[in-house]
Amino acid sequence: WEWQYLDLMRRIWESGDERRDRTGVGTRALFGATIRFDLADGVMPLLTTKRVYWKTATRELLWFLTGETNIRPLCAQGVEIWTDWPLDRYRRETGEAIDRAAFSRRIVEDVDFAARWGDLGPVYGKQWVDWPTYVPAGDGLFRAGPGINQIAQVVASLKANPGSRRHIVEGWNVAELDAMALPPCHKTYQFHVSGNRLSGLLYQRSCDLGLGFAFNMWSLALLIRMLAQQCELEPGEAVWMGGDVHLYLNHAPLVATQLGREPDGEPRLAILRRPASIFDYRIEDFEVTGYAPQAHIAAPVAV
Ligand code: THF
Repeated sequence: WEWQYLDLMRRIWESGDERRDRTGVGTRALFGATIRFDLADGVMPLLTTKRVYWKTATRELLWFLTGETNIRPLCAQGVEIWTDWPLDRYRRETGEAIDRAAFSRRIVEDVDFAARWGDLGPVYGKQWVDWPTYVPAGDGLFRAGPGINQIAQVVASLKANPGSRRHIVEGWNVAELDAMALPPCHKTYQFHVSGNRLSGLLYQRSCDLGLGFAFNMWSLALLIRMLAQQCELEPGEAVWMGGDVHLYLNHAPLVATQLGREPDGEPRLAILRRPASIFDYRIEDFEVTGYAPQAHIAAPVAV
């Protein structure tokens, strides 16, 4: 499968449309791509042509499932993949030239500081487990109703009505996009049961192929594995669909290095315990075997 990724990378780098993007870094992009992966036998879509920090990606997914949108619990675990957005806002609004490590330390140590500066707005976690609703309060006014837990609903619908075509988790809450630090990239998940196999499809509107993809593909597969375990199904396929799939121009060294490597091995994931619900997984529950990747390739993230 990893060749699908490397071929897509080569195609974009060699013939992608070069354009200025929101971040000002510049990208080469292609519109519309699909990557498929068969999850049978515990095998996972974990890139072997560079080391991918799957525990970091797993901690991020578990953080989404808590409904949290503040980076504080991530920073407390040494996960800094979301720190740059709050940091950028802090620097802009205060003019203070704080470095990332100091900012992250302050987020962890100072609750009030974290509340003021660490929140990303109503991003993934909020929409996944607490999508806001509104109920009429008379006089044409509305008040907040109970939030919708889309994840709990999908678990319930997979169990009660596996053949449904409506097993969907949606992050794109149109009314709240402006309040988000970043509108969702991995915006729509759909699940599908065929026989006793659970497949999942992710539609990602925008994909940083050099950096984010490895995380997004891992998380899609992991979510399928967790849902399958909870619903007593076997893992089926992970289908990834990208809209604007791009390589940042400052990822040239990563592209050159990675395209010079060949995939090797079939990493597997074991889930060591069956937690009581989809919301009760812990990082210790996951064990990856057969993962001997080539060296990590550092690349800057465009904010
Ligand atoms: N913005 C951009 N430009 N790229 C993205 O991949 C991205 N995301 C999330 C939101 N906006 C994005 C943030 N997720 C890394 C990984 C995932 C991220 C952001 C950054 C990253 O830097 N990964 C490094 C090392 C990570 C580490 O040190 O632990 C890597 O090499 O994988 C995509 O959803």
